[in-house]
Amino acid sequence: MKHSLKSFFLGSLAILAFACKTQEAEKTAERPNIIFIMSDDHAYQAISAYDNTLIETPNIDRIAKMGMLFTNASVTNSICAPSRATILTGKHSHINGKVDNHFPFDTTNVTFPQILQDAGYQTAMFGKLHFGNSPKGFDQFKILPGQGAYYNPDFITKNEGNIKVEGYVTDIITDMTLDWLQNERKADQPFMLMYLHKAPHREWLPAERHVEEFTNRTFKEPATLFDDYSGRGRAAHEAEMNLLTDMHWSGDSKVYPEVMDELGIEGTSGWDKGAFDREVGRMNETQRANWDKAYMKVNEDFKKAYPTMTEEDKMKWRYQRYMQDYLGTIKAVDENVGRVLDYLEANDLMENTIIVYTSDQGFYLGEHGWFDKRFVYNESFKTPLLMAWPGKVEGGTKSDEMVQNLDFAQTFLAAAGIEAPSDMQGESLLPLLTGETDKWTRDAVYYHYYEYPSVHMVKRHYAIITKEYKLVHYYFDNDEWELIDRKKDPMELTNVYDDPAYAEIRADLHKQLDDMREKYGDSSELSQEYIEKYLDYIQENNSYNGGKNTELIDKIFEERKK
Ligand code: SGN
Ligand code: CA
Repeated sequence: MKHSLKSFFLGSLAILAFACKTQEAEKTAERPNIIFIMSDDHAYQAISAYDNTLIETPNIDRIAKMGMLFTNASVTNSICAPSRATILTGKHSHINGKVDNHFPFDTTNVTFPQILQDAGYQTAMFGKLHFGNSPKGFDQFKILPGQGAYYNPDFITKNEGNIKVEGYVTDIITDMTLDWLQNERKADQPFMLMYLHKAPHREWLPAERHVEEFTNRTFKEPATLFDDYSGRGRAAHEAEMNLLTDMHWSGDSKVYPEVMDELGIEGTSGWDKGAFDREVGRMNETQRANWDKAYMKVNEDFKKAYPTMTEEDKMKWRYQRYMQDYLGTIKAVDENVGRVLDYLEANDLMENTIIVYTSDQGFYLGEHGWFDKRFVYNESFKTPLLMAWPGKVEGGTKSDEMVQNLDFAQTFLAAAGIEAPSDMQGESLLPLLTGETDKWTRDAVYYHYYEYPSVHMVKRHYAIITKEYKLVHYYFDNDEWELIDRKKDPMELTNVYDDPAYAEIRADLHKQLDDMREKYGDSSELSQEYIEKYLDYIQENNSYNGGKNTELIDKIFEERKK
């Protein structure tokens, strides 16, 4: 009797366990896989799903064909590591603490990968993180140290220590990703995979197989290449992101150091030539030989042309050189995204997988005469966003709602059926993705950029952005407001803050901005302790160009001593 009771009891337990397991399996089957593809500094102007003037990106476009293209996606702070911190935490920079690129990410933050891992997801990350420490919540990772290198890059790995891999970074990150999908992915767990490219980050070194094709191309100039910044305040005038005056001749435009010497070109900063060696100097002999075949010709042609070039010619030349290399790196990204999508298709992994393609921010491709990012002006405030989820999201659809990188964490948690922590500050994109647009209520977003003084010298500013207007406050070593009429002035050339015609709109936006800052808990009063630490860092590391702003920088440091 005793015995049979026991076996009855054990039997019931087994049935219960089986039932739970089946439920678990069903739940697992329902929970989608997530593949988060992000490139570094990939402008939406360089994705043909948005605009094919500059380049065709057929593979990235496949994601939009399968799903939704967001035409008004933006970031909360247009700079690398802070954007990544916002993505992982679902919180604005002032809450997660990662306000600039310089100090390590605070790993006591709770991130969505940690939550997914706890809930039974298998998690992996390959490529660029840029946090100054390793990511938490990942079963596997292989990440680039800091910015990483294009050729023969080093990686920090979870299980193999630090390794150096021969080859081209975009191919290698993809090889690692495919290897994980093929050999480490567990069939009985949903997965969340972060596949994070270094390209097309400065200094824009294309793969050997693309250098010839791209150094021979010519690209259409943007309308504002020769912007003189009249109509805007000090911030636009004082920024150091101009193609002609702030880009490295050698490191960026690939004028060989010896050619610079021969032509008597001084260089835009102390580390102009050093920047060239840092990247090109990593190549092995074969890589360098293939590279030289294309770039020797560029240098020969430049030597002939330079003596008679006007300033305007130089600007045009630098724009072409910039686009050839920047877009050349994107060609490899697109090919490699294609490899991953092909793998998913061939292995029946498309059906229940959310695929995201985005960038950590947008980028200037010569608009306003600029490269780099940081400003709340469109090209760097906005970011590409393409999202597919076959079976759930209708293919070839578009959304012009104001979504942000702040929203990813809650979107992924919602898709996995997990309630997001109440202190996350974004909104799930699921209603937009599944056509329940009436559930979406946001009509304005908040922005705050901090990294100043620093390289490119873009002043600290915060802003409210609606579909029609931007109200911006530059507040650190100046006190200037900018109001942009986005509909009437899509190129953002004129500040109408003091135009009486906008008095009412201005007052209304001020009110909205105050409310928004209260809602998100941002007073923008950075602690004296932080400012001190920041300025010490900048001063010790010489972390600014200081070109035309040398006096201004000296003044900022001088005033601290008082
Ligand atoms: C480097 C680049 C800058 C760039 C920052 C931040 N200079 O300092 O042009 O703005 O990174 O980029 S480089 O000559 O070293 O490439 S970010 O994407 O990491 O935010
Ligand atoms: Ca970036």
